[in-house]
Amino acid sequence: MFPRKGASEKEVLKELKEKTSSDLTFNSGRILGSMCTQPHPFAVKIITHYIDRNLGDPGLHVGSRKVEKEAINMLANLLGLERGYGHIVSGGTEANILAVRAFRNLSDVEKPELILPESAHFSFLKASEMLNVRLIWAKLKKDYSVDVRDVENKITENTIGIVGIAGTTGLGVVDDIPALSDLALDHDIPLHVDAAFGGFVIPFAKELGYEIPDFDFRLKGVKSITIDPHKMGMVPIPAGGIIFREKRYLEAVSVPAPYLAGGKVCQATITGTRPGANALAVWAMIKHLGFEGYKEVVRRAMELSRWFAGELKKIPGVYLIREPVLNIVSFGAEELERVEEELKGRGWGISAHRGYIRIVMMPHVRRGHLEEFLRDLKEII
Ligand code: 0PR
Repeated sequence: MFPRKGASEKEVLKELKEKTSSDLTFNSGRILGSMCTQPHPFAVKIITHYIDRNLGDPGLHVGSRKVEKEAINMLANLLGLERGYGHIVSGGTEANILAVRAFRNLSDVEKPELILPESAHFSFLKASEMLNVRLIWAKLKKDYSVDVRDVENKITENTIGIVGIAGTTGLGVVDDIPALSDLALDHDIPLHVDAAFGGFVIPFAKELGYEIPDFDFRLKGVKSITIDPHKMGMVPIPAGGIIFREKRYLEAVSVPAPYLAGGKVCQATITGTRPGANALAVWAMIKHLGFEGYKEVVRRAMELSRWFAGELKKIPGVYLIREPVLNIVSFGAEELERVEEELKGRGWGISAHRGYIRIVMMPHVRRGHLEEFLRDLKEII
């Protein structure tokens, strides 16, 4: 019911505290299966300070728009491009939708088809439905990366694009993007890389010496990349990222918004009014941590994953789905449903709906939490 009379802030806060008391929090260390994390305090500071900025009307917030462009260029830079075109958006879903939309709008086919790995995130189902693009699923190999030969076999004159994944949602697998890029170039089809998760991991992990395939704009077939600062970038939700190699992709999804303060403004994002503060926080976090700072975050997360995978292997009846590539470790067990329910009953934030339990070593996850989790898991098994 919409209250007729207002209550005091104190009363409202009290009620809200009670109502959210059943929420799990990141800093409790109980959330082990999420790709989100406790936002970095500096990013929170930025958001609080710039909460009123609206990038939907960049003519009003000219400075913020410039900062967003700088953030996009820094992300593009991380991904091997000197200059990129894109936006800080609401998340990986919007970023993926924008990429499919650009590919479709630039193609000239009646029945557009998109080829994507069976491991692709469900955001592509939304893109398919909204954009009327048929999804053509490519098989996975035994290592859970996409079978590039199957992708090739599925190319037709209706293909508007190919998707490769750099850090799959379930297992953190990185597809053979170099091979997909070659294929895309051979057939003159654009390749989109969904690095929503991996974008803030792979560049740093590679420098740390982990062997991970190339996945970014250094490969010429790659025309767009999704990279989400609200995952491993530690920026508060919502902060996704879409970067295009060339301006024409962004133009292909832009609509005129002529009455806005900026004059001849175009809008490419799905959202109209959208938070400027989050884009500023992306910029600020990159400036604050720098490559070296993010590398340390990734070093911890990668080391923790290798250690955790080793510990899981010692538990009889537990098996890894595959060796971890990034900072995601997924495992199966007999009676998985019972194991899941009992772990949840003990307050762990995990899920096993894919037929395995996924643990994501986000920055809020500490070795102590995992040791406690392992003790519980052993008892339950
Ligand atoms: N692409 C990939 C590879 C993803 O893993 C995800 C999200 C997306 C795109 C979509 O991103 P947005 O959710 O930002 O639109 N993957 C996470 C997942 O499904 C989303 C998530 C995050 C789910 C935190 C639960 C959670 O607690 O696991």
